[in-house]
Amino acid sequence: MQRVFSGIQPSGIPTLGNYLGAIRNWPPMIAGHECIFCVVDQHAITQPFDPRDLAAKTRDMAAALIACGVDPERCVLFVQSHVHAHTRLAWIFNCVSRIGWLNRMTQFKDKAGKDRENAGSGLYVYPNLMAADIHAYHATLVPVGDDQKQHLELANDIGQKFNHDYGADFFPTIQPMIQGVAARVMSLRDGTRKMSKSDPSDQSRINLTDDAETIALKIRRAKTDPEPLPADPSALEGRPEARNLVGILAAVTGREPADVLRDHEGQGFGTFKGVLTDALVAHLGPIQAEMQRLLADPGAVDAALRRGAERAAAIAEPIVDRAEELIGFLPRRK
Ligand code: AQP
Repeated sequence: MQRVFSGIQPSGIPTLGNYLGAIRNWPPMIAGHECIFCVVDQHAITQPFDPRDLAAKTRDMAAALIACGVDPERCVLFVQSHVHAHTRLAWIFNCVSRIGWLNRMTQFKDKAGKDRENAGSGLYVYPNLMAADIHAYHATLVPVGDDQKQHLELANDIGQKFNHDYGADFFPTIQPMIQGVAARVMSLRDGTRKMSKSDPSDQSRINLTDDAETIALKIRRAKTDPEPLPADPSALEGRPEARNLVGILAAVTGREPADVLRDHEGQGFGTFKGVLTDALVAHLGPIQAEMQRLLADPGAVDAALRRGAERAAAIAEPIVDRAEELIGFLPRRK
């Protein structure tokens, strides 16, 4: 059985982008794979954050995942900082990975912005920690959004260089699983930027916890263009905002963009936005209700995460012990 690993940062409420690009692909994998899912709080501190609410955001993210069908009894669900194997291996990877490789990472450039000299060094080596998250479990399948493809290629480069440098066929090749329509959901305010939890504008995203009224308002205000909807998806080329909204409707209704366009060909965005709002409200309503139910008992969520961390450590610790042994560290235990 192949081992799957994926993580999500508790850097805010999960967005529709996180959900369509990643989270909703996780539950269907549980049946056929050994799944390890992680709330990556150590990644979340690579960007500005508030220590007063990090713990609550971590728990909220876990509750959101469980509400989306990530059942902690059927997979390993835990918090990254609770399993020390991640940072032990990340340090080794900081030494294996090349500065030239990190310099090519577009996410660092996007997130550091213009003031690169002032960015935290954790943000720069973030992809090394991400490689460690996956390789600490010898995971081979990683369901992520399209935006993370470059980081996975780097994780493979790091694994291969480690194998080469230390003469062992130790870290397996990772395959990204980037799924279908809406693998990259774009901002509602700018169709060329990805929808992000940490975008300063709340209007740029749909949060999984947004109520019907908020969703309606955000969709009504979403940027569009004056042209009617075409019949053919290829005609959406050069119309990033239109393409994004069509992709979202297709994803939440389980159809292809071509089918969505068949229903809405020739329409302006007024009618289309009403249909999209109804589809989003119908899709997210049950998830929100389940999240509220779970968060009414925070102790139970925390206990599930602690059990998950014990199971995760039982897999990762021996793998990282062996990596340290290959490097030549004096073994910690016999
Ligand atoms: N807009 C998106 N479209 C499709 N997939 C997306 N993902 C994120 N945004 C989109 C996928 O969500 C998973 C978890 O992402 P993350 O929390 O680890 O960090 P991120 O990719 O940096 O996501 P955000 O929401 O933009 O977070 P912030 O704002 O904190 O940086 C990943 O699988 C990602 O592909």
